[in-house]
Amino acid sequence: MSAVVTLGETMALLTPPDRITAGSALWVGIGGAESNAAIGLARLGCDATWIGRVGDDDLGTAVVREIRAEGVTVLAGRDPDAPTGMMLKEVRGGRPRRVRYYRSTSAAARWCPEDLDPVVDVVAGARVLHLTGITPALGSGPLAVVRRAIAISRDAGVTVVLDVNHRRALWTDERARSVLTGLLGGVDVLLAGPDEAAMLLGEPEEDPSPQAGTDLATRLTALGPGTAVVKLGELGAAGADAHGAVVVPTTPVEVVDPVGAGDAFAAGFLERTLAGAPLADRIARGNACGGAVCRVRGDWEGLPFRDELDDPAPASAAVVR
Ligand code: KDG
Repeated sequence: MSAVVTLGETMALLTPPDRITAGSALWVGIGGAESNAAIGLARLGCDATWIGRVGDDDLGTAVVREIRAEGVTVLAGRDPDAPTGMMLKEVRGGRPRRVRYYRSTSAAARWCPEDLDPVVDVVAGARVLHLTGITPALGSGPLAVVRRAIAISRDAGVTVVLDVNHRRALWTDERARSVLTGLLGGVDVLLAGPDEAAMLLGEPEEDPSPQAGTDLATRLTALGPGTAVVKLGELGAAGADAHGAVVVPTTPVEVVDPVGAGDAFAAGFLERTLAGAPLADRIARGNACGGAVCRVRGDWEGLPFRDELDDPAPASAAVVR
């Protein structure tokens, strides 16, 4: 049994060098918020399982192989009648500017709660179930899958973590707020950005500041979760739990590709959660992992290994050979 079980859609990720024209080369990778977090956990030495659903196609095989190759246990259903989802990063000036989804008819969009029958013991045997707000946005079936996973976890005493990961391309703020706040009674730890926190609280977005972050985190705990964290980008992150509120600054990095930073934060935060660390240490590890992923192109490729966190900037620039 894995300490952390994650559940969600992982897609093929296509990245061109720049604006696409006929004949452009596309780099084929994979990405999914939950499997990104699972890969981050595996790189930090934690036992992680990803539960997913892909097509019975080459892209589905690539998804399964890549996540497995990173040391994550993969329990993925294969749908012979629906394709693996795809996303495309539109690039301008060498940097990703927009993500387009091709996933509304994907295998994961056809997920239903009965698909969890073979993995009930896996979910119930975990210490942490890590979910994101993306899965409920995929449709009524995936939402029912999330509800069932939360119910299994609650019955078994598994800690439930929800990273809001609000995707406006998938649903409206109003629908997201209504669905996600309805789940929060079953969630122990909530991870959000300031815009996502404002969306859940039904308030206008404010400019993020450490003080605003602690206020938002404290007010998010009133929606149900005992612990809430608000990620503030280069300002670090703020959190609140039964012991009070904290702000943990971070070291700014040169950002090459910010996509995946939140999943990396979740991985670091959860790794320290499993270790029983206090909230400030859990946030600090999340900050470090989030920064690491921003330095590298791709949604998860820059996720750090444990030795890189212990020695992030070797004193000597000399190459050992
Ligand atoms: O957080 C990174 C994710 O956005 C990405 O890997 C793909 O899960 C994804 C999504 O739905 O955007």
